[in-house]
Amino acid sequence: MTLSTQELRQAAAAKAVEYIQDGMTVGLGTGNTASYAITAVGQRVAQGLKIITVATSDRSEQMARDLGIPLANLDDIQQIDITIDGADEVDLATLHAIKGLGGALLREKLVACATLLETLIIDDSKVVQRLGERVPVPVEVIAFGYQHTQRALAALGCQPVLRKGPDGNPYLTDSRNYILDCKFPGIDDPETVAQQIKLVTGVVEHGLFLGVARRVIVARQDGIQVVEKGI
Ligand code: A5P
Repeated sequence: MTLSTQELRQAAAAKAVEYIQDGMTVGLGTGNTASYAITAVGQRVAQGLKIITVATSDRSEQMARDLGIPLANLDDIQQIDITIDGADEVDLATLHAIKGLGGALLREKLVACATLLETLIIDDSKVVQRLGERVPVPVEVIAFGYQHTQRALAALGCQPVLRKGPDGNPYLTDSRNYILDCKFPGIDDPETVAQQIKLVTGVVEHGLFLGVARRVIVARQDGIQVVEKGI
């Protein structure tokens, strides 16, 4: 029997939620895969699990609220024990990732930086040998003068495209910024590219998550693979 992509994502999420224990502070990711984890967390909370969570987007916060999951603001928390989030690409050799196709990269990175054990959950279609192979790097930018920022990013060797919403207007992040989706031909040196993007005036944050994930859970047709770094 072949599992669907949704079943694979659900399996990765279920495995990640097994690591949550009473008393933990838990970061809730954003996107389709992360939403399976939030649902599973909600089920465990309903069964008596005692945790506090921090959401990485308005969407995930609303979902947690609907499921009765206790929420706190990031600034109310010193450190998050574990965050469970999705990703768009992961290099399993380094656990470097690209995130943000779902539009929540800034809050996701802020929560990840406050997290001891950032855990990414993916189906195996998102495993790459080289970052940038499949997807663009989403870059959150200030709306003011964004075309200047776009030109500066293009000079780094990518093709930045303004993300639009379903209504055809520029997509607005939870922080009211724009996103430029920057397609690179493939990224050989992600650290340098990340530094170069960050130095462009107008850039708020980018979707290269380098050295952030400590655990990646990959759901494959033949089972779950858990890859850990520095645990
Ligand atoms: C949200 O902005 C993203 O970083 C998501 O975590 C990522 O895009 C994966 O989302 P899906 O699980 O929906 O593919």
